[in-house]
Amino acid sequence: MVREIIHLSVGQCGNQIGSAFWETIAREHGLDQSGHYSGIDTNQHEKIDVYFQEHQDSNYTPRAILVDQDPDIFNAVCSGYGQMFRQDNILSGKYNAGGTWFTEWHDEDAKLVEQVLENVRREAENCDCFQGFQLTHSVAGGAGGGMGTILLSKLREEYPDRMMATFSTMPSLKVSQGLVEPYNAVLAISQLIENCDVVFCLDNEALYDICTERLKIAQPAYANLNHLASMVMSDISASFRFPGQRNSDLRKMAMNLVTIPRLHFLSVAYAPLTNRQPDVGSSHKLTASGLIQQMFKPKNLMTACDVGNRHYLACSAIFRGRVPIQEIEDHVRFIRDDNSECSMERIPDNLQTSYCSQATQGLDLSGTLIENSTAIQHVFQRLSKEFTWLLCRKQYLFPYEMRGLYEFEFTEAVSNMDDLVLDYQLYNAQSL
Ligand SMILES: Nc1nc2c(ncn2[C@@H]2O[C@H](COP(=O)(O)OP(=O)(O)OP(=O)(O)O)[C@@H](O)[C@H]2O)c(=O)[nH]1
Ligand SMILES: [Mg+2]
Repeated sequence: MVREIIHLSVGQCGNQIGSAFWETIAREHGLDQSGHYSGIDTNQHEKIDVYFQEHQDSNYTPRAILVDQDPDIFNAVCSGYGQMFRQDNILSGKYNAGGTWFTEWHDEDAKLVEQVLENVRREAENCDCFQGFQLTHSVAGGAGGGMGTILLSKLREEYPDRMMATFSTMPSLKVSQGLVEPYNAVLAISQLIENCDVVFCLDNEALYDICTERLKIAQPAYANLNHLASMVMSDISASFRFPGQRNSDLRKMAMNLVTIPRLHFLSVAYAPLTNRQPDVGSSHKLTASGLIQQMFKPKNLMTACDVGNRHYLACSAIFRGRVPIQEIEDHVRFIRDDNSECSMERIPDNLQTSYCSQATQGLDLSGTLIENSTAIQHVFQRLSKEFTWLLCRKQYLFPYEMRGLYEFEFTEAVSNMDDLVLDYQLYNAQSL
């Protein structure tokens, strides 16, 4: 039976990363820009229904709902591969709220939320047995953070037994200096703690550093950051989209990676790191050991963390392409058993490996590491500091109050997030 996934893109960042993801997976499944399948590979087609709905004559549409208050962003999102999206699943308001935290305070905003839920219900009816939701958004956006988390809590209420996963972009001053971003981020993260099963964190600070330091892009554009995000999203979902994989659905993946329910914030690393247009065959020379070394390099992590005394709660590696499985298993075992000081980055004992023969486009061999480790606390500490600096000065609270959100809710949100940091620190201390 097909276990479908319903995708939601919310806000500018959510839609831009979402569309990079859909373009990547459409190509991998042999779909063209209009959603027509003309492939011959059964592997590509067997589980295509997880993410795409079939219509007549081998035409497919993404099981995706796109929403933003700002209608303008859809011009770009709906060109090229964006033509695949169902037009009636593209929902927008009338204005650019420019960072203002989304609430259902205005009737038209409440209507927009209700419209999304109606479309979700229709998508759910079109599924055999849908397994859950994935949502892309920026926690720092008024729409991505505000509307994104309102939708999460409503969906949790309506579909309590379905999985809830998000790909959540964390803000960085290196990329954007929006004045209220720390407020939005902390308010949203507090909701993600309560209403999500698994959160894949994509930290703009780390994505920016990868672009400038590793890929030598002088001034990275969002498209560069989003390319990296779409690579890991494609790998993570490869287990669900292609036959015969371990972690073959969201629930199994979450069960393996989330051992303590509250500690469900995951970091990811990708190798080989490539620019938007990778040289075809650039990974020809990449050996299994070279790939593993890169995947475990702290600088490949897409969250800006001090990994100094990190402890792993769980860890999973996905290898794609012409994978020399035995060589990889041997190499992982060798490094794990080798306690010498000069060995490369530590590989955790509980690393789980999985293999997908369907390669990423343009690469012979690639891999994504998903780690659940205590190092993620550094992202939350960074945001907590920025948030507290603003709140101590009571800056920019007025627009929130105008929409019914008061200071005590800010204090509650930050203490929820600070408690999460303490949970990670406690785990660290217990593991010493
Ligand atoms: N990686 C990445 N980050 C983005 C992108 N677009 C915006 N951001 C980041 O997201 C945050 C702002 O969120 P947006 O998604 O623009 O906001 P929104 O959800 O549309 O909500 P509004 O604030 O109401 O416009 C900032 O930290 C930006 O740096 C993108 O395409 N990729
Ligand atoms: Mg916006």
